[in-house]
Amino acid sequence: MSPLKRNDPSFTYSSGSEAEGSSPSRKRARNDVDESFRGVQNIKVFIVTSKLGNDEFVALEKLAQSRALSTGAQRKGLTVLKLCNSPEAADMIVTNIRMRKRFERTIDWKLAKGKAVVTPEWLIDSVNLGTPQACEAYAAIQDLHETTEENCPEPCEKCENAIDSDNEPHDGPLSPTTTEVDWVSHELEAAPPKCDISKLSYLSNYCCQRPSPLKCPNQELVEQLAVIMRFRDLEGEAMQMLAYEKTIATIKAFPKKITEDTLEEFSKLPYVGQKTMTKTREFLSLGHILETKTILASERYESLSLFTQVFGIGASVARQLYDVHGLRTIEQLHLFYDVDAIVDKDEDVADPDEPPEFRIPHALRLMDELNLKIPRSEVESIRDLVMSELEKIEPGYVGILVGGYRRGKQESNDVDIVIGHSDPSTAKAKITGLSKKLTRRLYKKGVVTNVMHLSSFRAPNAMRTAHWDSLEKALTVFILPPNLKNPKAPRVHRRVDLIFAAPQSFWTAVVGWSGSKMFQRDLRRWAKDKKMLKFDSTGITHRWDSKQIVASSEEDVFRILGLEYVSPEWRNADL
Ligand code: 8GT
Ligand code: MN
Repeated sequence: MSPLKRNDPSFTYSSGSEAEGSSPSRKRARNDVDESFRGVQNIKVFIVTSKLGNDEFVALEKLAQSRALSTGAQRKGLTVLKLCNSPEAADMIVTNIRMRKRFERTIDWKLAKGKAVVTPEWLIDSVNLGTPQACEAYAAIQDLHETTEENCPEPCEKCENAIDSDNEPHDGPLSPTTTEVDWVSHELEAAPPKCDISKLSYLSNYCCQRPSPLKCPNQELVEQLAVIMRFRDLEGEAMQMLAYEKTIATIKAFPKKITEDTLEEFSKLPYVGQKTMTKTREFLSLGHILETKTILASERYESLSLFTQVFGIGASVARQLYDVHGLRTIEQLHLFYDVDAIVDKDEDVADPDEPPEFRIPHALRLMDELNLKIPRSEVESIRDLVMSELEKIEPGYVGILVGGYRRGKQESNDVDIVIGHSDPSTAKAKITGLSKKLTRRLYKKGVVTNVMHLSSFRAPNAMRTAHWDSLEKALTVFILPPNLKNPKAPRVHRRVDLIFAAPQSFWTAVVGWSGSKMFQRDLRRWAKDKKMLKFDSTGITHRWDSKQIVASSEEDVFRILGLEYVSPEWRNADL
């Protein structure tokens, strides 16, 4: 028995996968005591997901969460049980697996020998009985029986009834805010795991439960409907636009070609109403939708969509330029914004340390370049360059390409990279302020030419300006240095978004920024409607107390939300 536990008066639970509540450093001794709460003992528990149904897993986690942190506990001198995200950091491993072979596939055997490996009943009984139970009767794997007993937290005499009841007043958080997140480097390097699409359903009301491929069997219909959607957006009709976005998302996941034979089934899908049916019938008989044809032929649509291709010009500005100023062409916009004079003047007075703000005149001058699609190989070169500069600032930074690239697009409109740091104990400090440091550095190298400040920049799609999350970001204009192997190859300005995430936000940032937009929208909706949780790229939090639940991988984000995992190539719920 561990001598440490003898000093430990009692026992309570806290949720392990949460932002608050775990100790800052993995190096700390097992069962160590938080400085600020002498007399309170931490026991870290890792729950193995294999062989546990999702509901069982959530129930075990909930059970733990119901014993939320409480300073009532401190008064009683309780031990705090913490669910943690990695078996290495755990004192106890809870598993439903009984066979050694299967268990060894999940947890390293040597590691397991240093822990108490118990069945879920240990967790349930310990909570119900108000004290950590002796492990003897709960050893999960026969060959680990002895070591489990040796490593078991000892129940102490004084800790009877020590687990607070739910009625205990919670007068403040018990633990420090630093989070220990498991950084599994292979997760960063390897391709994301594949999902089992037979577990998803195209009938669901939520995109995040449907398998949505990059291109669907009804792609032409989707593209025709997307013209109407875009036109509604340009006219400022947000609700109508959303209605089309939802219908398009449904069609993206419908795996059958829509024909007279499948029309009946199609009509029953979510967000397919009378209007969609009329338009679909038109499409089936004519090969196009009548309204789409009319929109495409209109000068208003042509000008408004052209204007909104300029970064910084949103739909409402485009309408003003068209309606109030009578502008119709890009040449007229150049004159209106006095592009040459303004850009030249800006270049003359540019600060050598600070990348200049990217404003509409700059965007107009670079419009043709920025509208060129970016092939995957260039997306990767941009990532490599960013990572090598980060390495020079300090080793240990990690980066994942997200956005359309991660969903498998062959050509992207921009590059999105989520950046973190691999040392969980210092990552937060290393990420804070990095946006400025890195963009300045890249600017001095001539790689970043401009930045967009969220507060003042009005981007073409309203998403860029809406604050979807509170992550630190650098929205940049980027140009790769000349290619030494091919110095004559044209260099093209690209839009590159760098998103900086501390460990507790890293995987939600990856999922959020991988999109697609509608997929992410429905993750938020699902979390809110079904799980009383709030999801965004910053993290997953309880709606009732804003406590964060930290994900330790992309799959973990889905597990926490009670969803089947969907791999990125099936998250293409948008056009
Ligand atoms: P593309 O760049 O090839 O056009 O395609 P994309 O990579 O899917 O679109 P994106 O406009 O670059 O956005 C990437 C994803 O980031 C979006 O799908 C969206 O789900 C997510 N996202 C956030 N926060 C924000 C934000 O503040 N602005 C934008 N634009 N997207 C955000 O999580
Ligand atoms: Mn993108």
